[in-house]
Amino acid sequence: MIKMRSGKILLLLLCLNVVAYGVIGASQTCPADLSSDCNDSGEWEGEFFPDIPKIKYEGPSSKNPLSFKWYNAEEEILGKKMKDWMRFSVAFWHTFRGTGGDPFGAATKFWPWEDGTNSLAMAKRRMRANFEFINKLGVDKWCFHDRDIAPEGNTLEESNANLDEMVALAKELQGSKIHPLWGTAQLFVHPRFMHGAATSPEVAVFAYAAAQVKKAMEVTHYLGGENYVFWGGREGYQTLLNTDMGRELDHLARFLQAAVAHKKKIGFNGTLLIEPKPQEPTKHQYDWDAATSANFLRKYDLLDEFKLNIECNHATLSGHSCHHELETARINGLLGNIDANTGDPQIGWDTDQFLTDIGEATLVMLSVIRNGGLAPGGFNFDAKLRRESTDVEDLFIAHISGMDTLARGLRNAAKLIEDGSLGELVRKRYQSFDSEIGQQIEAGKADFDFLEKKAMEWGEPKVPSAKQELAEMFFQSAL
Ligand SMILES: [Mn+2]
Repeated sequence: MIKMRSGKILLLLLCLNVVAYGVIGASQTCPADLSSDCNDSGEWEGEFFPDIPKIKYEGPSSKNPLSFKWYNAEEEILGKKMKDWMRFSVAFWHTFRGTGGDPFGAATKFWPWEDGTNSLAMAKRRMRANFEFINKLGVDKWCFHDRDIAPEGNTLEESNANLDEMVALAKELQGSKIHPLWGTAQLFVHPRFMHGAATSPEVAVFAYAAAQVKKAMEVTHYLGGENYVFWGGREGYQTLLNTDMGRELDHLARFLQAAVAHKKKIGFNGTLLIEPKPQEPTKHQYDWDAATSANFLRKYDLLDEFKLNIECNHATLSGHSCHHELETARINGLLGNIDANTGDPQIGWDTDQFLTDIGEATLVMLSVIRNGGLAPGGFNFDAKLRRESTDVEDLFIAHISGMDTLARGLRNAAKLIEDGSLGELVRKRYQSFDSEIGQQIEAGKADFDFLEKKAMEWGEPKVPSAKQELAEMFFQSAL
């Protein structure tokens, strides 16, 4: 793969607009007939990661990059094993379909098992690599997009047959302990989805998307998946001048209602999740943020059927912190899953980096603990290596670092909760509402006439300090 032909480079350049969104579709790897370098090469023999041992917990003093320093799966924190708090999952599309391509440059990653084709044989070899990776990392969950695990065929029937073949292999390789945290349908790479999928003005595209979600939901169910995610990559608009927004949102709701009906029809008990994102690739995406998505679900009477998959990088794109989005989802009873990643404060687009900020991880874990955990959701590493990180071992190091950061966040959040100082500060801030009149207000039993009377009786209120710096001091002391 080092000596690339000019034709191959041109093909990669043509695909760059797709590469930018981090999810790799059928058109990005070179077709089997492009050159003699690109051919089916049958089943892979031997290990994909011969130099990588099974990753073990060695504690904070370890200098071994291929070990956990903070994530100790069986250790109990606040009465629950770390692995049950975290429920880590590997994202197939980033880890096994990410090429390192960006809007300005070609692929940089040429994993030794990749032959440059988008054949079924290649898809199978990649799937074997996925499960060796998962087993060596010591997690038991993975997430997938239908078109990323199986090549798209010339017809929907052919695509479904390819997917069935790949799902049969995945089922075999999963064994009894591994299963998908969630599956999803990739409804944004193919040009048919350029105006959207469920919100496309073309009725045939709406039907095609429905057929794809139906199949993806069925295979997720077959593989023992615990959730199913809807990320509306192109469900939005580029300009309102040519868009009937009300009609598109009605269509999206009809699509999701049909998905709920199909879920029940096939006996799939997994949680359905909407993943908010404000923009990119479209100018405006309908699932803008947690509050917008909650309002959409409320309007269309879908609140009981869906939860939210909060992605930290999407949170920052919408002008919020990840903590804000998690809390917004949590207080609405909608926190279902977390796409564990982070953005870059300067780059400003969806960089999908592994989260390594311990302060942010601590805030994330505070929400998770307050939520009583995420199950049946978990933490999906919707994160990719930087374009310049090109060693196979970097895939492991990135995941280990991401897992250790969140594990450290869990330990810190538990420390904060057990110490109690921060909780006490918050309790004190609201204690006037614990009074008899405060309780009357909270119970909805205080009208304006009554409140006016109290205001005159009490006179000018004494307003206490917010103690923000003290709150920050408590927080910092737990890191
Ligand atoms: Mn992202």
